[in-house]
Amino acid sequence: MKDYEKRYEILRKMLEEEGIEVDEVEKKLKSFKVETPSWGYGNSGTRFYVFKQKGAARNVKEKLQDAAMVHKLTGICPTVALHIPWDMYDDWDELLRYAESLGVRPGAINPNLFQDDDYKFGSLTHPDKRVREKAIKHILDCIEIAKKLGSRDISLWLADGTNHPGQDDFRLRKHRLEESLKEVYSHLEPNMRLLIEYKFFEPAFYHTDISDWGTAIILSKKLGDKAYVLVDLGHHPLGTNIEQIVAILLDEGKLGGFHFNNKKYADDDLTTGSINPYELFLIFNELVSAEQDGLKMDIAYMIDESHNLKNKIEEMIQSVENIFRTYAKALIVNRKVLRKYQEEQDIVMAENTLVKAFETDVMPLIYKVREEMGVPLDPLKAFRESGYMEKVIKERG
Ligand code: AOS
Ligand code: ZN
Ligand code: ZN
Repeated sequence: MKDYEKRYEILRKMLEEEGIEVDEVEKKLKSFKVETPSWGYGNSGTRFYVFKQKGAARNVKEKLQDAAMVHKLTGICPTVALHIPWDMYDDWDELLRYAESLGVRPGAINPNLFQDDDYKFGSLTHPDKRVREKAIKHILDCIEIAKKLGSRDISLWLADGTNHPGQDDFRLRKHRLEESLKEVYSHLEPNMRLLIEYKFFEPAFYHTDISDWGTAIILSKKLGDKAYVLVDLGHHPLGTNIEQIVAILLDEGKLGGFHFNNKKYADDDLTTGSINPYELFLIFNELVSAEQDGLKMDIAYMIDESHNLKNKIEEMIQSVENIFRTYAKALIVNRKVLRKYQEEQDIVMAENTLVKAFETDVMPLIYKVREEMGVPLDPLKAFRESGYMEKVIKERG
């Protein structure tokens, strides 16, 4: 790594010969940001057991500390998604100042519409108007919190669904959902956005009310231009072509954000890029392609993972690294050449153009960018050498 300069010069020359503007690529890398989730820093588990970790953050302030450490080491994670009520706090002004003193800011606000007996049969779709009103009220409270914290996005994920055929009426639930969301939407500030997350199953096992991107885009189109779709990579049936969904949402101007993670089976929330790195590359390829074609886009990149086996901070750094590296690979796709091959129907060479970028070792570019950003070349190593974990284990027990 120390003598990466030589490797950098070789890579730079190679890319320039291909007509890639390396300065432009580096500029893009420097402005890339990905949000980390507060819930990734605290103890969590599966429905089977929670394996507690020494030193795991116990409250919102400690979660912000850990997120700030990730940002300090990577330079690209300045915001932290908060979850209400898990991150409830009695003085938001104070919390905002605290976050800023650590060098981070609150990001998307995530309402919780699932951990309450009232939501057994749904929240925004519940047959009982009283429950729907309670759910709406909770989101409105979240909007107020977002205003106080200067957060722009409300990330909405619903656990609503049914477990049994006949349990409720699909269309009635759809109507209730639309009515509830309209009410929520009318309370958004002009600069705010509602990000609608879909998921095809779980915790409901027969049907989910916002099961796919089709449902999410219909809702967001009906609501208006402050509503967008949020794509969580773990929320699709196996084999789904996620990059195509991304392309269509981009083309419709309705892609609002991502929840990055990776899956082997279902919503596993595994380390981003750990199971299917090529899929992640193809997703970034669509994003970069749309941007280079001048599409209007404003996308909140967020990680949605909480790990029980790996050290939480290390795993977050690992995910951030995988995302950043994959983005860099998508930035060096030779798009002129790709377009030419597409026009000539030269399928083999078109595909190889993507594979070539995917297989390029872009680390020298990343080292260069990190050096210029003043962050460690190897954030994970820097974390292990920092003594941070030892310190927080002492403090937090
Ligand atoms: C649930 O499966 C969704 O991915 C949510 O986005 C997320 O995990 C949750 O909001 C965090 O509590
Ligand atoms: Zn998610
Ligand atoms: Zn999920």
